[in-house]
Amino acid sequence: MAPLMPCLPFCGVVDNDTDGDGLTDSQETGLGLSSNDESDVQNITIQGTRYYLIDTTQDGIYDSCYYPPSNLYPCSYSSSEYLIDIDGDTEWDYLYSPVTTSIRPYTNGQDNSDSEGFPLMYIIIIVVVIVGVVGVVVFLLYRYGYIGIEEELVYETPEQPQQPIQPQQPEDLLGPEDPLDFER
Ligand SMILES: [Ca+2]
Ligand SMILES: [Ca+2]
Ligand SMILES: [Ca+2]
Repeated sequence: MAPLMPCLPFCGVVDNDTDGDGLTDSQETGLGLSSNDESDVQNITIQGTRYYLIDTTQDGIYDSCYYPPSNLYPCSYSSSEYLIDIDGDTEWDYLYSPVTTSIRPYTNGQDNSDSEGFPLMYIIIIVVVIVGVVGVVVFLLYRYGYIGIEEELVYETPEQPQQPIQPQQPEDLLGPEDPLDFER
């Protein structure tokens, strides 16, 4: 009789991913998926986290978003794209396109009642930033003397220099010369 081989941990319970779609056979069984059909699971990565779109009804359209081990989030197919709610708050968060396999945030107004207020908030922020920047620039220009408050120029009429008073010559005090003096 051959000796019994010691069974390693998890011996005989290896959970294979038979169809290679990213979920193990036991996971697929638990979700009502086929472990022999890779088309019923599509893995997607949102903000670095791996999620799985799953087709539990086998109709070719994913009906839920699965986040292991036990979270199932709503998923809805609309206009060739999937709307995904990854936090279960009943508001769509992302759009996934199976054609381009791209994922982008869902910002269509219908998803978040607050979204209509975002543009006005952005405008206010932009205006405040612009005003702040202009204010700082003006302050710096003023601070370093590139601009300044223009002083009122006063043009004063220069005073006319006073004519110096010429001292009177002694001859002037004698009066007109008498022409007869030469004859004397
Ligand atoms: Ca699988
Ligand atoms: Ca499968
Ligand atoms: Ca959500």
